[in-house]
Amino acid sequence: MSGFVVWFTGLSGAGKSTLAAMLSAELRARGVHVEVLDGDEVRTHLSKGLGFSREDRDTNVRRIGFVAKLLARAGACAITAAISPYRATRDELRAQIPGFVEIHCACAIPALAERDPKGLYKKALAGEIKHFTGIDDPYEPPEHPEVVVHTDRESKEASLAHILSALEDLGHI
Ligand code: GGZ
Repeated sequence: MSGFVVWFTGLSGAGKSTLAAMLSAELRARGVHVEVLDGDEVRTHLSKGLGFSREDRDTNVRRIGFVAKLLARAGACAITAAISPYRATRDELRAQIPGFVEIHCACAIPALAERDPKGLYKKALAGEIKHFTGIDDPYEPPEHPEVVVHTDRESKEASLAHILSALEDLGHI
């Protein structure tokens, strides 16, 4: 099997990291060599010091794409989980990376603001965090993702099953 990249995109709290972890566990159990590049973790290492301006977000996303591409070239499955809010930047990576599979974690803002485990939406809505994606900073959903999971209306298990079936249909697993 050749390598591929599973690129999760979506708002903060939409379930990217959770599904990335579930998918990586399932693929490992099937003998696939998997590496996860999680947004939070990347920002403490590879992208330390970057902020949330458009330029910094794009730099972050391109760095993740660069590493994911190398991993896929070496035969692994690279799973990424960053908001990656800009369509053009994601499409640029799609054009550069063979086996790029885009998964949109779609979730309505009221549901995110309701869950809000870190209290970030509350702060953003109160104006205490500026340029928060989906509140006062843009999120451009993909127009033709390989998969859309609606995390406000389906279970995590259903979303995972949907993703696995798409990867099977695409011939990646
Ligand atoms: C969006 C922010 C912001 C702003 C801090 N906007 O739920 P989290 O906390 O753990 O995930 C969010 C994370 C976003 O980092 P990414 O690297 O995924 O973003 S991007 O792809 O746009 O580069 C959130 C937290 O950082 N966070 N400030 N202003 N999310």
